[in-house]
Amino acid sequence: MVFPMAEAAKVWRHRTGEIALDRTCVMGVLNITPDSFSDGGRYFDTDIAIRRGLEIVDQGADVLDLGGESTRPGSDAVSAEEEWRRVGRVIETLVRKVDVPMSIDTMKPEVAGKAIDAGAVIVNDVSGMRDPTMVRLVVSKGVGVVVMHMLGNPKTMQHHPHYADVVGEVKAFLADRVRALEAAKVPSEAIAIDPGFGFGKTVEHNVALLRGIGDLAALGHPVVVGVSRKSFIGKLGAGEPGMRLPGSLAAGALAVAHGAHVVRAHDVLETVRAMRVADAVVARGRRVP
Ligand code: HH2
Repeated sequence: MVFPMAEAAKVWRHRTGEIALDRTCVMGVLNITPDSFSDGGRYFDTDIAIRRGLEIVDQGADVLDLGGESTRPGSDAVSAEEEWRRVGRVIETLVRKVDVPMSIDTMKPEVAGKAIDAGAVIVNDVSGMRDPTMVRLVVSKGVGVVVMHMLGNPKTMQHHPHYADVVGEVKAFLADRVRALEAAKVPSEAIAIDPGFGFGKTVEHNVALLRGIGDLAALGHPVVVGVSRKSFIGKLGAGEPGMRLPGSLAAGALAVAHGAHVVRAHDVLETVRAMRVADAVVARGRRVP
């Protein structure tokens, strides 16, 4: 497939404003789940989750990404009611206390709709917005979106993933989803793309995608990377999720060097500091502090 070379993304639009991409945007992860792969159960209590959200913002997150369902390999789906029960009060409370944009990490239009009504301005859908109801929702609400590539579903995605050309196939998928969203009238500047590290990928696939970020950025949309604490970082030498911070920072900085704009991270303070160093090197018209 031939892709026209687009102009580099400069902003990411969402429901109430836009995020300038002249420096790396750090998306802080807040998982309100009992079973997330690296922090499951830590912020499952509503009040603890709210405190953690405030802390992440204090640490310099540019976006707060809230999720109520784990999508780790092998995970079981939860109902929309349960997912909303986990995230609802946290979003409703944080929206009154913080002034960074909030994104809702969900594959379910029901949950996304309620989260938007409560104040979320971005929908982060790891299933790549393949559900037409989700597309109609994001169009009608005028939110920003993250479309991510995943092979199959969380239950099965790590069962012998195979690609002839992982970068080419992921890029073709993302380009196709972007075209579908634009055809449905999602503004081009509202669409961020994400290759989905660890979602149906071996270590070699993840490394190839890191090297290929420039190819994805050539589509002209903000590129989001979620490398934080992922198992490929562990397999490359850093062990259990709690030991993966240095590897996560290295992968995040390299992704930025290859053209990524948004880094999704659990360890926000450390990631912000590391990205300021990456930004100073990768000036690319960016504002360097
Ligand atoms: N990774 C996870 C969840 N959401 N969203 C985007 N856009 N990109 C990612 O790489 C991504 C994501 C998985 O990480 P985490 O939320 O920490 O784990 P879990 O799914 O187990 O809650």
